[in-house]
Amino acid sequence: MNTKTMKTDFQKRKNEIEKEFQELIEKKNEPQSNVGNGIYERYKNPIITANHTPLEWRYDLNETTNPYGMERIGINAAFNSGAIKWNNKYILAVRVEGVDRKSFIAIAESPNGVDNFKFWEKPCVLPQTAEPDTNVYDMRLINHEDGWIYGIFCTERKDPKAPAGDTSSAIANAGIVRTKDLVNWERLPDLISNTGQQRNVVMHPEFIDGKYALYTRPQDGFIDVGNGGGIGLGFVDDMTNPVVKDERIICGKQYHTIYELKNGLGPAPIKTEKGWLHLAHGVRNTAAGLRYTLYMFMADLNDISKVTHMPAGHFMAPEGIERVGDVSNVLFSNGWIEDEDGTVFIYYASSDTRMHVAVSSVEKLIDYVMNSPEDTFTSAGSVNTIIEQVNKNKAIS
Ligand code: M1P
Repeated sequence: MNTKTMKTDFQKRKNEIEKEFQELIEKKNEPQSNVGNGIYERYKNPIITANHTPLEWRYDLNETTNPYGMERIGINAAFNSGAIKWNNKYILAVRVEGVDRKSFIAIAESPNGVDNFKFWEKPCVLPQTAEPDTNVYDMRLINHEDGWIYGIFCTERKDPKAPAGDTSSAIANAGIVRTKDLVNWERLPDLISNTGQQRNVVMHPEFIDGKYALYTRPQDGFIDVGNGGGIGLGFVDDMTNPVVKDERIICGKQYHTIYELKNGLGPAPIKTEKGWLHLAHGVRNTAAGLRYTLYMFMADLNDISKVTHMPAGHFMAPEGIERVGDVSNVLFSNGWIEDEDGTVFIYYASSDTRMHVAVSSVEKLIDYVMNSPEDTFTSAGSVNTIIEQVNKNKAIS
């Protein structure tokens, strides 16, 4: 190939890549056309994928050093995202995973919450503690009443007690950063709790009796929660010395439910006049592997440890393309945004691969949580719940 042809090919390829990227980023999104369940509307297109990451992250755009226009740094997935409305923009703190299996956090913003998500120029630089993180992921963004935006994420490191030759055992804990501008992050010490490992740690947005309240997920092992598990609640006096006290389980695992094996809180709860709305994930085991679905519950306004309402079963489960990905049969959410008019944008990831949005409202979610029947924990109980509804419907016909 002579240099002239190479030159032409490079420019042609660059134009094609840029065109394809621009079309993807600017693609309009719209609600799915099916009737749905009346609780929320899923949107048709994933809102963020690996291909939404900036070309400048992936390509050396210099023809001399990259004459074939090859992707130099591969991105594998873009999923589990924290969310916040900030400066009138819908902001996601996206878990981006490179082909090297390392996750990092990067901010993407949209003008309307459902499409046109664009990543900021560079990924977030999270300062390290004395013990560097090997991998970081699943950041929850919390606009706390103390004036800081907190980012609580999972920090993963190799288990120092793993026997020689065990190159996969890891320890998970909650890493903590805070910021005022989503660009400059102050690293605080990692969470100090009594349990072996922590993941899915979320901060309550208000002080409780002058203390910070943290939702936790104590676990004995990295994947298996073991005797631990359940969504816990504990209190911290000072986030610069984040020692969790009085941690206790407020929403535990339970036999033959969608959260039988483990569960974990999603985003920080939304305050409503009826109570705190919570979104969480529940996990059960199946012959096809673990199945992650989303569920909701409400906690008392005056006692956040008291679950007052919890509909039976899942609120959202993987559907269609959502069921397939790097870790199939998984829905996971760590971000939602309540708009000024009560619209709620539920940001969820499917199968550890891509991000989606479903739209509901505070009013609808309250109705769903307060008026959907609770689990009776037996088949006979479920049949009874259906018969009660049939009888109610008969009475009006
Ligand atoms: O692979 C599914 C999810 O597994 C973990 O969640 P949990 O701690 O509840 O099991 C996390 O690694 C999460 O990122 C991932 O989506």
